[in-house]
Amino acid sequence: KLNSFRGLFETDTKAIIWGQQAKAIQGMLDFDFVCRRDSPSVVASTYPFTGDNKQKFYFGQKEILIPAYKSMAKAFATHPEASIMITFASMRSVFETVLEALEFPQIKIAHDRGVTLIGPATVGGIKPGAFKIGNTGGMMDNILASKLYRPGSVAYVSRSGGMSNELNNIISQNTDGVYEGIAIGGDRYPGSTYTDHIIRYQNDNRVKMIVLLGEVGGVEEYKIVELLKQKKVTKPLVAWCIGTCADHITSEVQFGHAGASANALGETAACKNAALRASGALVPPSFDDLGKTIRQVYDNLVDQKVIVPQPEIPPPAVPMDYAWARELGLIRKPASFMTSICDERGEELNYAGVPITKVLESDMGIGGVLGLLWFQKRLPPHANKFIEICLMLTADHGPAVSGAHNTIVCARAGKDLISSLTSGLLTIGDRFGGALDGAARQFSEAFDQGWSANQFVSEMRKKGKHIMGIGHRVKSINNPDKRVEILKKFAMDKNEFAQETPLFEYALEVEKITTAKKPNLILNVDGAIAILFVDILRHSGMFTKAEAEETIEVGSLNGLFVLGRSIGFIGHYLDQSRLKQGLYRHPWDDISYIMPEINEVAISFRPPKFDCIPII
Ligand code: Q5B
Repeated sequence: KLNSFRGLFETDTKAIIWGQQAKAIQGMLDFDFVCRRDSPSVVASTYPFTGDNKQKFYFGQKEILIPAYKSMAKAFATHPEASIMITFASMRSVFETVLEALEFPQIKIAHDRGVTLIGPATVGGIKPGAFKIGNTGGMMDNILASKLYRPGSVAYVSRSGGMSNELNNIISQNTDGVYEGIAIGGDRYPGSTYTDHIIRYQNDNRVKMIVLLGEVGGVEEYKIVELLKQKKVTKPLVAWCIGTCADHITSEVQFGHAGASANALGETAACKNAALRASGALVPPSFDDLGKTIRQVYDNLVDQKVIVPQPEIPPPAVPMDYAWARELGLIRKPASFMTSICDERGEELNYAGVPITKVLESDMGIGGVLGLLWFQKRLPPHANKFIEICLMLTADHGPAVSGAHNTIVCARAGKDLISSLTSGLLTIGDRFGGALDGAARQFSEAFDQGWSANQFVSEMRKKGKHIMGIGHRVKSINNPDKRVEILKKFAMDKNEFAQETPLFEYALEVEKITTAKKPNLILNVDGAIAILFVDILRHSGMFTKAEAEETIEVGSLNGLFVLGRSIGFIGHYLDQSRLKQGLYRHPWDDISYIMPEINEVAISFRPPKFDCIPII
């Protein structure tokens, strides 16, 4: 009876999905929506390698949560309404997965249990307007083009999932559309056969004609021949076995499917087509004519009023996936943030447009990488070398300096590497290690204004400001800082530092004046690095004037000290951990306690005056 017959898939069929297949599930839900289903066809998923959780999907415009269960038993127990399991299990795990699923009586699967098993090696099947297995039918544009959002009158069975897409297309072009289509899969021994599905179609009054797309190899098609002869299949059956070209190839041919090779004459596509034709199937002269034959059969059924074409109702619009719409170039969206130094999206990571393999091949070293990522420039070799020297020279200056001290105290308080490192880094500033940007600014300004070194020192004194990059706690002209000496030597050797260094020469003049005042007012390590870097910015030919100014303005030079000294701070953290140093407590005898006298406090205390009586 038309209305009481329940097929394998109906508009209220519910499925559980085995595996982490978010894309396939979303595809099914989009199909449900375009078919105007009341509720989604997927009720849960199950996957033994993740914990119970809920996953977000769209049903039309609405966001919904679909539960995912670690245990299949729990999934079936919680969702007794699910009669289908779609498994995406791999070849290794599919056997146990299916056997486990067969234990649940709610599943419709395999002869002796009255259950239908489609596959294993298949994309599945589709019932327009009702249910779609996983990725069957392709993307939404394909589903819409083949009108799979509403049922037609033609049911088909094929082996191949790819060819079933072609059938969807051919049938939609030549008839009122697909009623149901199943790809049984390319296995030599598929879980369900052409016969299983053709019998179902024969028994379903909503199917008016059947299409069988067989193929070379196996003898399954002969069972249909028998059914036709025995009049067990009485509906018009259009059939074609693909692979007829195999007869024209002299060597043995194995097509893509495991079962697609003829082991005997009877297994050839040509023999099977002949047998089908002889038993009453409508077999076209070639695959190219399949659509024509289908149309003829359909037109006859319409003429006989067996099929009454229904008015076409356009499907609801399914919102397009953002990523897909973007890929198709249909939408644009202002980006939330921009980047101009590194792109990791392609096949190869690139730094400022230079692929990482080129970075290594060109031997630019860490100095070159820093040039690319900090300044988007391929710096000249002397600049790369200069940066590397800076990083080596600033890597550490012992445990007594502020940053290392903080790192050590933090490590000894039991904190982790990152906390200890950042604790050290936070001390970097104008006084300690962070005078590079200030030095770059002060010296450049003075130089650009045409001030003599003397004038610069006295102007700064008048302002009551320290000259950044000048002065050291322990180093002096009598105890020179070897690091600064190395930098000076490197900069003065024009074979090494192949460019002009006017600001550096100016800084040496300033140093002469400051050290004449006090021997520790030397050009310190921060100052030497900063001044030479300004010379690189201005005279290496790599930066425009505006770029050079901007580089100083945004405070990039302190980064050199931060980066270099991080090496040492990490070393101190590891060292303290290795030495298993306990919590640090500063000794009392190293703290001068200067407490106010108690009566001083009493005298200085003035009780507040109240204009009115306070309410207490
Ligand atoms: N006076 C560095 O000061 C220090 C003067 C100055 C004019 C100056 C001081 C300073 C500028 C900032 C700077 C980076 C605080 C230093 C570094 C990394 C490190 C550290 C390490 C590493 C030292 C005594 C008299 C006073 C001052 C005058 C001092 N500096 N005048 N311009 N720049 N420099 N920081 O010794 O007449 O007596 O009142 O702030 O470049 O951090 O190894 O330790 O690798 O880890 O404490 O190398 O120079 O001297 O402040 O008591 O001043 O000298 O006006 O004159 P001191 P103060 P007066 S490198």
